[in-house]
Amino acid sequence: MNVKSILAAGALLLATTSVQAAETSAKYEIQFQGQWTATSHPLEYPSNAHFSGLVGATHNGAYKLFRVGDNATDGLKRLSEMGAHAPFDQEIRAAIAAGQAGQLFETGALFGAPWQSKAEFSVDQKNNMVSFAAMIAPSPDWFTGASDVTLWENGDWVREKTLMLYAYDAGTDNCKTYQAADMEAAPRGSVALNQAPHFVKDGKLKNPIVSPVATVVIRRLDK
Ligand SMILES: [Ca+2]
Repeated sequence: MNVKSILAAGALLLATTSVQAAETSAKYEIQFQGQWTATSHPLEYPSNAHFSGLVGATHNGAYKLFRVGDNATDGLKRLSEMGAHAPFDQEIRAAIAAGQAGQLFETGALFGAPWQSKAEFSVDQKNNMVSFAAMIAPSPDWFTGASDVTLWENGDWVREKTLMLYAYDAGTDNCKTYQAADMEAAPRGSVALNQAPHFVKDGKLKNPIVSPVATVVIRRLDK
Protein backbone atom coordinates (compact mmCIF):
# COMPACT_ATOMS: atom_id res chain seq x y z
CA MET A 1 0.00 0.00 0.00
CA ASN A 2 1.53 3.33 -1.00
CA VAL A 3 1.18 6.61 0.89
CA LYS A 4 -1.61 7.82 -1.37
CA SER A 5 -3.79 4.78 -0.82
CA ILE A 6 -3.18 4.87 2.94
CA LEU A 7 -4.36 8.51 3.00
CA ALA A 8 -7.40 7.61 0.91
CA ALA A 9 -8.27 4.77 3.27
CA GLY A 10 -7.91 7.15 6.22
CA ALA A 11 -10.23 9.71 4.61
CA LEU A 12 -12.78 7.01 3.91
CA LEU A 13 -12.62 5.86 7.53
CA LEU A 14 -13.15 9.44 8.76
CA ALA A 15 -16.09 9.98 6.41
CA THR A 16 -17.70 6.71 7.50
CA THR A 17 -17.22 7.58 11.17
CA SER A 18 -18.84 11.01 10.82
CA VAL A 19 -21.88 9.52 9.09
CA GLN A 20 -22.41 6.77 11.64
CA ALA A 21 -21.74 8.50 14.94
CA ALA A 22 -24.37 10.95 16.17
CA GLU A 23 -23.06 14.16 17.68
CA THR A 24 -22.61 14.18 21.42
CA SER A 25 -24.73 17.32 21.76
CA ALA A 26 -27.44 19.12 19.81
CA LYS A 27 -28.83 22.64 19.72
CA TYR A 28 -32.57 23.30 19.59
CA GLU A 29 -35.06 26.09 19.23
CA ILE A 30 -38.33 25.84 21.10
CA GLN A 31 -41.28 27.79 19.68
CA PHE A 32 -44.33 28.30 21.87
CA GLN A 33 -47.59 29.10 20.09
CA GLY A 34 -50.54 29.94 22.33
CA GLN A 35 -53.94 28.60 21.28
CA TRP A 36 -55.94 29.80 24.24
CA THR A 37 -58.41 32.31 22.84
CA ALA A 38 -61.94 33.57 23.44
CA THR A 39 -62.98 31.40 20.50
CA SER A 40 -61.30 28.17 21.60
CA HIS A 41 -62.00 28.63 25.35
CA PRO A 42 -65.04 30.95 25.60
CA LEU A 43 -66.14 30.16 29.17
CA GLU A 44 -65.28 33.24 31.32
CA TYR A 45 -62.34 34.01 29.02
CA PRO A 46 -60.51 36.84 30.84
CA SER A 47 -60.01 40.22 29.15
CA ASN A 48 -56.42 40.33 30.42
CA ALA A 49 -55.53 36.78 29.31
CA HIS A 50 -51.80 36.11 29.14
CA PHE A 51 -49.16 33.45 29.58
CA SER A 52 -46.23 34.01 31.89
CA GLY A 53 -42.80 33.52 30.42
CA LEU A 54 -41.83 29.95 29.76
CA VAL A 55 -39.36 28.49 32.28
CA GLY A 56 -37.63 25.34 31.17
CA ALA A 57 -34.71 23.03 31.76
CA THR A 58 -32.71 20.39 29.97
CA HIS A 59 -32.20 17.49 32.32
CA ASN A 60 -31.84 13.75 32.88
CA GLY A 61 -34.12 11.14 34.41
CA ALA A 62 -33.14 12.09 37.96
CA TYR A 63 -34.99 15.43 37.70
CA LYS A 64 -38.70 16.24 37.38
CA LEU A 65 -39.81 19.78 36.64
CA PHE A 66 -43.36 18.60 37.30
CA ARG A 67 -45.23 15.32 37.18
CA VAL A 68 -48.94 14.55 37.21
CA GLY A 69 -49.75 12.93 40.56
CA ASP A 70 -46.85 14.60 42.42
CA ASN A 71 -47.11 17.68 44.61
CA ALA A 72 -45.93 20.92 43.03
CA THR A 73 -42.62 22.34 44.24
CA ASP A 74 -42.65 25.84 45.76
CA GLY A 75 -41.30 27.05 42.43
CA LEU A 76 -44.11 25.51 40.38
CA LYS A 77 -46.64 26.85 42.92
CA ARG A 78 -45.40 30.42 42.55
CA LEU A 79 -45.12 30.17 38.75
CA SER A 80 -48.66 28.77 38.48
CA GLU A 81 -50.22 31.26 40.91
CA MET A 82 -48.21 34.42 40.21
CA GLY A 83 -46.35 33.84 36.95
CA ALA A 84 -43.08 34.49 38.80
CA HIS A 85 -39.98 32.73 37.49
CA ALA A 86 -38.45 32.63 40.99
CA PRO A 87 -37.96 30.36 42.84
CA PHE A 88 -38.68 27.95 39.94
CA ASP A 89 -35.48 29.11 38.22
CA GLN A 90 -33.55 28.65 41.47
CA GLU A 91 -34.81 25.06 41.76
CA ILE A 92 -33.52 24.42 38.24
CA ARG A 93 -30.15 26.01 39.09
CA ALA A 94 -29.93 23.74 42.14
CA ALA A 95 -30.63 20.72 39.90
CA ILE A 96 -27.87 21.89 37.53
CA ALA A 97 -25.48 22.13 40.50
CA ALA A 98 -26.55 18.62 41.58
CA GLY A 99 -25.80 17.20 38.11
CA GLN A 100 -29.46 16.48 37.33
CA ALA A 101 -30.02 19.30 34.82
CA GLY A 102 -28.00 20.96 32.09
CA GLN A 103 -29.45 24.35 31.21
CA LEU A 104 -32.15 26.79 32.27
CA PHE A 105 -34.04 28.72 29.59
CA GLU A 106 -36.73 31.39 29.86
CA THR A 107 -38.90 33.60 27.64
CA GLY A 108 -40.85 36.78 28.29
CA ALA A 109 -44.59 36.78 29.06
CA LEU A 110 -47.15 36.71 26.22
CA PHE A 111 -50.00 39.21 26.22
CA GLY A 112 -52.17 38.10 23.34
CA ALA A 113 -51.85 37.58 19.59
CA PRO A 114 -49.73 36.34 17.97
CA TRP A 115 -49.04 34.36 21.16
CA GLN A 116 -45.54 33.33 20.11
CA SER A 117 -42.26 33.09 21.95
CA LYS A 118 -38.96 31.34 21.33
CA ALA A 119 -35.93 30.16 23.23
CA GLU A 120 -32.84 28.13 22.45
CA PHE A 121 -31.11 25.41 24.42
CA SER A 122 -28.60 22.61 23.98
CA VAL A 123 -28.81 19.02 25.11
CA ASP A 124 -26.11 16.40 25.50
CA GLN A 125 -25.93 12.71 26.29
CA LYS A 126 -26.08 13.40 30.02
CA ASN A 127 -29.06 15.77 29.85
CA ASN A 128 -31.10 14.72 26.82
CA MET A 129 -34.61 15.63 27.98
CA VAL A 130 -36.41 18.93 28.20
CA SER A 131 -39.27 20.14 30.41
CA PHE A 132 -40.95 23.55 30.62
CA ALA A 133 -43.95 25.34 32.10
CA ALA A 134 -45.80 28.68 31.91
CA MET A 135 -48.68 30.13 33.90
CA ILE A 136 -52.11 30.46 32.33
CA ALA A 137 -53.02 33.90 33.64
CA PRO A 138 -54.99 35.15 35.35
CA SER A 139 -55.84 31.91 37.16
CA PRO A 140 -55.74 30.34 40.63
CA ASP A 141 -52.86 27.87 39.96
CA TRP A 142 -53.23 26.83 36.35
CA PHE A 143 -50.30 26.28 34.05
CA THR A 144 -49.33 24.60 30.84
CA GLY A 145 -46.17 22.86 29.79
CA ALA A 146 -44.62 19.48 29.13
CA SER A 147 -42.24 17.30 31.07
CA ASP A 148 -39.67 14.66 30.18
CA VAL A 149 -39.65 15.32 26.43
CA THR A 150 -36.87 13.05 25.18
CA LEU A 151 -34.75 14.43 22.35
CA TRP A 152 -32.54 11.35 21.94
CA GLU A 153 -34.39 8.57 20.13
CA ASN A 154 -33.22 5.53 18.17
CA GLY A 155 -29.56 6.44 18.50
CA ASP A 156 -29.80 10.01 17.28
CA TRP A 157 -31.05 13.48 18.13
CA VAL A 158 -34.65 14.16 17.19
CA ARG A 159 -34.92 16.58 14.27
CA GLU A 160 -38.29 18.08 15.16
CA LYS A 161 -41.06 17.42 17.64
CA THR A 162 -44.50 19.05 17.88
CA LEU A 163 -46.43 18.86 21.14
CA MET A 164 -49.96 19.86 22.04
CA LEU A 165 -49.96 21.51 25.46
CA TYR A 166 -52.85 21.16 27.86
CA ALA A 167 -53.84 23.02 31.01
CA TYR A 168 -52.77 21.61 34.35
CA ASP A 169 -53.86 22.42 37.90
CA ALA A 170 -50.89 22.75 40.25
CA GLY A 171 -53.00 21.66 43.24
CA THR A 172 -51.89 24.61 45.37
CA ASP A 173 -55.02 26.80 45.24
CA ASN A 174 -58.61 25.57 45.40
CA CYS A 175 -60.38 28.31 43.41
CA LYS A 176 -62.16 27.30 40.26
CA THR A 177 -62.36 30.42 38.09
CA TYR A 178 -59.76 32.57 36.32
CA GLN A 179 -60.29 35.72 38.42
CA ALA A 180 -60.91 34.22 41.87
CA ALA A 181 -59.11 35.51 44.96
CA ASP A 182 -56.50 33.26 46.61
CA MET A 183 -57.68 30.11 48.38
CA GLU A 184 -54.60 28.25 49.55
CA ALA A 185 -54.86 24.46 49.24
CA ALA A 186 -53.80 22.97 52.56
CA PRO A 187 -52.61 20.30 52.31
CA ARG A 188 -51.29 20.79 48.81
CA GLY A 189 -53.03 18.57 46.23
CA SER A 190 -51.23 16.85 43.39
CA VAL A 191 -50.60 18.21 39.91
CA ALA A 192 -53.39 17.09 37.59
CA LEU A 193 -54.66 17.59 34.06
CA ASN A 194 -57.03 20.55 34.32
CA GLN A 195 -60.55 19.36 33.62
CA ALA A 196 -62.24 22.58 34.73
CA PRO A 197 -65.09 23.44 32.34
CA HIS A 198 -62.92 26.30 31.01
CA PHE A 199 -60.68 23.79 29.25
CA VAL A 200 -63.24 21.20 28.26
CA LYS A 201 -64.78 21.26 24.79
CA ASP A 202 -68.46 22.29 24.80
CA GLY A 203 -68.33 22.60 28.60
CA LYS A 204 -69.13 18.89 28.96
CA LEU A 205 -67.77 17.45 32.16
CA LYS A 206 -68.85 13.89 31.52
CA ASN A 207 -66.20 12.09 29.53
CA PRO A 208 -64.31 15.38 29.07
CA ILE A 209 -62.32 16.18 25.98
CA VAL A 210 -59.72 18.70 27.02
CA SER A 211 -58.77 21.45 24.55
CA PRO A 212 -55.08 22.28 24.12
CA VAL A 213 -54.00 25.78 25.13
CA ALA A 214 -50.78 25.90 23.11
CA THR A 215 -48.59 24.08 20.63
CA VAL A 216 -44.84 23.77 20.94
CA VAL A 217 -42.41 22.96 18.16
CA ILE A 218 -38.92 21.86 19.20
CA ARG A 219 -36.61 21.98 16.17
CA ARG A 220 -32.96 21.09 15.86
CA LEU A 221 -30.86 24.08 14.79
CA ASP A 222 -27.42 22.62 14.14
CA LYS A 223 -28.27 20.04 11.50
CA1 LIG B 1 -56.16 24.37 41.81
